[in-house]
Amino acid sequence: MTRVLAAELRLVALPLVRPFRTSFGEEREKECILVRLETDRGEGWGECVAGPRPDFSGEFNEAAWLALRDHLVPALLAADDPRPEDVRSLGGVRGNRMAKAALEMALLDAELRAEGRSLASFLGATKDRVACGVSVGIAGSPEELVEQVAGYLAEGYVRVKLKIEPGLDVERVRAVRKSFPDAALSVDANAAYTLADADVFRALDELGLLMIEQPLSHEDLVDHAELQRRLATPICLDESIRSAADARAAIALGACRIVNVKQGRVGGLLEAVRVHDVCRAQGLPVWCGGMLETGIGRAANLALAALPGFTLPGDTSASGRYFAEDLTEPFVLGPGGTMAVPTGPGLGVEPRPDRLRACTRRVERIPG
Ligand code: SMG
Ligand code: MG
Repeated sequence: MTRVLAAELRLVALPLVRPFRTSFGEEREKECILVRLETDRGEGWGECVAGPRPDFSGEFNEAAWLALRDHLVPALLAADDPRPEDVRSLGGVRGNRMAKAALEMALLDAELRAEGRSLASFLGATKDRVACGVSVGIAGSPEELVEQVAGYLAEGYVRVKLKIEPGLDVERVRAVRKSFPDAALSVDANAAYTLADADVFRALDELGLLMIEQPLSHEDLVDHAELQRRLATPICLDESIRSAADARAAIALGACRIVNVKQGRVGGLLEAVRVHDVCRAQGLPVWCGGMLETGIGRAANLALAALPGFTLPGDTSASGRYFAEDLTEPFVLGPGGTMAVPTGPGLGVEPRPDRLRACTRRVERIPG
C-alpha cells in the first residue's frame, strides 16, 4: 500500500560535451523533466525522455509538463493505492507515453526503495554488467566522424552507431568502415528516408552493418517490411515501436528483425519488459536505446538492459560521453566495454543536491 503525498516537477538542463546532430536537428544541451514523488514510504525519482521540441516524438517538455501537472499527477494523487501498472491508463489519459514513463519510474523507485529491492532484480535482470555501444551524431566532415569513432573505440565501446541523413550517409559510413574494417557498426536514420532511396540502401547493405535503424517513416510498417525484404542487413525499429502491440504487428509484417527498446518511448519500464517478452518469444534480439539520459534515466536503462533478451549492446554509454558532470555519481565504462547495473534499492542512484541546484530551470510542487 502506497500513498502518494505530493509530486515535484523539475525542468533541468545540462550542457552536452559535444553537440548531438541527428536527421531531425541538433541538441547542444540535454533538457528534461525530473519527477520526484513523496510517498508515505519515502521518495522516488523518475526522468522523462522528452526533449525541448516535438521531433523524435510528438511529446516535448512543455507538453509533458502540462500532461503531468494537470492530468497524470492529479490522478495519481487522487488514487488510493496506485500501482506502477496503473500509470499506463491513469486518469484515462491516452498517449503521453514519455510523461507516463517518468511517473511510473518514480513510483517504482519509491516502492522498490521502501522494499530494499533493486529495479534490475524487480524487472527480471539476469546480468550484473551490460555491453555498451555509443551513438555518434552527424559530424562536420567524414574526417571528423572517423576521428570521433576512433576515440570511442579507444575508450572501449563495443558497437558504434552512426547517425545518417540523406546526403550524409553512404560516403560517411564507407569512410568509417574503411578505417575500422572489423568494428561492429550500425546506422540510424531517424525516419529520414523513403523507399525511393533504394540506391542508398543498396550501398549500405554492402557495408557489413549490424543493422539499419528506423530508415523510414515512424508511421509506416508496411514500407519497412518491403525494404526488409530487399535487404540482407536487419532493420531495427525505434520510433515505430510504441508498445508491445506495435512490436507484435511489426514482427508479424516482417518490418524488422531487431527492436530498439526505450522505456520512455513505450510508456514505461513495465511495457518495455512486455516489448522484450514479445520479441524474445519470436526470437528477435532487442537492445536498450538511449535518449541522452542523465544518471537517473541511465540507471533505469541499465536495469532494463540486464534482461536476458537484450543480447545486443545498447546506447547505454558512460556519463562522460554526454556530460562534463552528470546529475548523479557518474556512470563509467568498465572492462570489455561493459557497465555495471546498479544494485542499490530502486534505481540505485539519486541526484546530487549540488548538481540539481546548478541544473534546475524551474520547479513546481503539486501537493496532494
Ligand atoms: O542516449 O546515447 C544516447 C543517444 C542514443 O542515438 C540515440 N538516440 O534515435 O536512437 C535514437 C536517438 C534519439 C535521440 S533524440 C535526442
Ligand atoms: Mg534511433
